[in-house]
Amino acid sequence: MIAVDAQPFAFPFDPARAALVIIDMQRDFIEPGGFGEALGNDVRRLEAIVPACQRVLGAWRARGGLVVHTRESHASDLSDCPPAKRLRGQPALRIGDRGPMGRILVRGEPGNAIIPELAPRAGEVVLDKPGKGAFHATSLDSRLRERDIAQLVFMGVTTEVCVQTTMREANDRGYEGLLLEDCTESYFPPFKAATLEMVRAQGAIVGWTATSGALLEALR
Ligand code: TIU
Repeated sequence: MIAVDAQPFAFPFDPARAALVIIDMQRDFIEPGGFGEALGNDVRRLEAIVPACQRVLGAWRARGGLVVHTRESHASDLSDCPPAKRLRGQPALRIGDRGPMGRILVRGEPGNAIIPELAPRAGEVVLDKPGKGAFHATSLDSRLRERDIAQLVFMGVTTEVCVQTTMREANDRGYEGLLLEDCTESYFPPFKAATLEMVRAQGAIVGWTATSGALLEALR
């Protein structure tokens, strides 16, 4: 067990039983012309976390640890997209509509690809998820349990939507979660700050937060 300098107290890190979970670092959310922009957001502010994510991914790969990449995505016939999700609000483009990067949030379309800087490698888990949480309607839990994974280190976007939802789902399933503060971002800075606070409040009620530097130090 290695102690990672974290909040609200040191994270008791067991690298042999930990997976790195990278949430939805796909073009839809990071680049103009995708789902994030269709919802009215300034997507450019998300790309600032990419170098820190690359450093952590590189170190994790060097140790041979399990890497899970998720993509928020739907089948081309939208059979796994509830109408309540597709029809809500007044986005410029809805899920399934054709945009500059192909059909919005549809599996296999250019916009659904993970950004090249963090592209998955052979042997890593790539998980398509129809919900905000990565455990809903996916095989994630069984895939982690068959590898005896007990701890999840989280990076990705957006902090208060898919990252927080997944972290809460993981917490309820008995995993210990560590969210890397400089490897996650939101379209709304106050929402990111609030999420970090609520994750670690009440004695790590949902989990821990730490900088990528603190994790890299522990991995050395
Ligand atoms: N809109 C927003 O902030 N996020 C999402 O819709 N999905 C994810 O967080 N991946």
